Amino acid sequence: MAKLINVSFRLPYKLTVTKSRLSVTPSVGGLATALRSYFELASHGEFDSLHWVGISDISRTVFERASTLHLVEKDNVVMHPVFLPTQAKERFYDGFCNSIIWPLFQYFPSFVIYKQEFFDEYVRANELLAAQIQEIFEPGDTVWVHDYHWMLLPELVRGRIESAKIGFFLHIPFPSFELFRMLPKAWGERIARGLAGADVIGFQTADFASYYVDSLRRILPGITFQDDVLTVNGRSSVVKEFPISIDFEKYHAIAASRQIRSAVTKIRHRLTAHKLILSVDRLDYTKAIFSRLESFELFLEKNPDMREKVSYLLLLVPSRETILKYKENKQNVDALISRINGLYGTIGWTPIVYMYKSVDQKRLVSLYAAADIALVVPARDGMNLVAKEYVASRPDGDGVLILSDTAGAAEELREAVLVNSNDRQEIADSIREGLKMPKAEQRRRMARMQEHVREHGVLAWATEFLESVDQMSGLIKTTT
Ligand code: GDG
Repeated sequence: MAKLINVSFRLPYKLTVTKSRLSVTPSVGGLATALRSYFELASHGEFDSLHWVGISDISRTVFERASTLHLVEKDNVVMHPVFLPTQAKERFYDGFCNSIIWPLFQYFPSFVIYKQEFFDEYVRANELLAAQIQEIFEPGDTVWVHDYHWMLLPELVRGRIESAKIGFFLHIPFPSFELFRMLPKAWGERIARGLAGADVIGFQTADFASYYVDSLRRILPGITFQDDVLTVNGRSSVVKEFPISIDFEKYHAIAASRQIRSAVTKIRHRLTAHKLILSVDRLDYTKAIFSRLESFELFLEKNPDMREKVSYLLLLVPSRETILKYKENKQNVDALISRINGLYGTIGWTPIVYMYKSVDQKRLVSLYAAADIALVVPARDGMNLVAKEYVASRPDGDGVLILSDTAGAAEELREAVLVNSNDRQEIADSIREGLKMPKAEQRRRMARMQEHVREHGVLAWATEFLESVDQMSGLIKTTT
């Protein structure tokens, strides 16, 4: 009975307790969305069951009051919540993960807060998870570790279970060595070696994979790398790109349904302006919302003929609100929206329609399907699934995607209007270009992008990754 043991910071379902009853609801986010689609489509692939290890949203005491079991099962996913005391969670998650790795790996080095206690807690949390995985692991199981929260885990699990099949996938960028070397040496070494414990180390793009190999080469002597195979101290791993994707058919079908088509008509009716620009992001400084708003302001300033003819719908999902840089970012974004609306708004027209909340998936698809332009211009992004979801949600074949060339998705969606997220003039010009783009040109570009996302969906992503782990671990066993 082989299990797939997935490991990520969050469990795929949110645990809450109300009136001593445990309730379990799907969580929003790139990874949970992608993997749930994989398991729906593949009906568990090669595995007999899917287990998931992640940090619990609620404390051990609250959980144990509501449940007599140590695990929770929902939709055939067996979840193993791991409990971290509040201070440990703050130092590990808000601290090391989101105030060191997140800003550094996405080229915001001045936002990093270097604290030894953050790293110490990161090591402890990774060790705790390694122990939890060992408890549930049985021979033949595969461990798939996700993201920057658990970069020490592959080596730690390997140390406990030599023969385990281990895959690691990094959802965010891996930076060039110039950035990576800013980490204190001992931390950088631990992370670089930690990842190398996996049979397969996957990145969103070939560049990120090469930056990792380059960093490792400069840190550890005697490594070799050829044809995607890295060898460290006689142990080999595959290092390559596995660009994550979405369930194309699902978005396409929802967007084509009668319910969504009538929702689109209503949205268009409600907006007095003729054209709709849409952005959907977690409110995160890496998504460059502030400079995007400045670009929109520049567009309004330079194009008086377009005022009252276009609305910008900005859907921002609350994120990491306890971290200072996120609070500051929100204040700045709120202030700029109100300044632009105050300056350009009229009785019948609000230039920026601002929503600070999460909406359900059907609502989200209706927004994608209604938008003339999707403005997806993060400063950095490992991939950016919103760009792919917009493409999938256009059964009519219309719509213009404006995309940063620094998002991983830009490597694949070459027919988007590609821009530099720091170039406000270029973004303002591309908004105008997008609004004026002839339908035939929109459809030509959209058809190419749809073909790509349809052929490279989330099922193919997960299948290729897991097959690669299987092959690599088989190879190691037969060569030793
Ligand atoms: C990380 C990397 C990488 C957003 N608002 C709502 C909503 N969402 C969903 C979107 C999309 C997901 O959240 C966001 O995914 P992104 O890829 O855009 O960004 P991150 O959260 O930063 O994800 C990123 C990703 O991991 C996967 O590897 O692409 O680069 O940073 O799926 O649809 N979903 C619903 N309501 C909302 O209001 N239902």
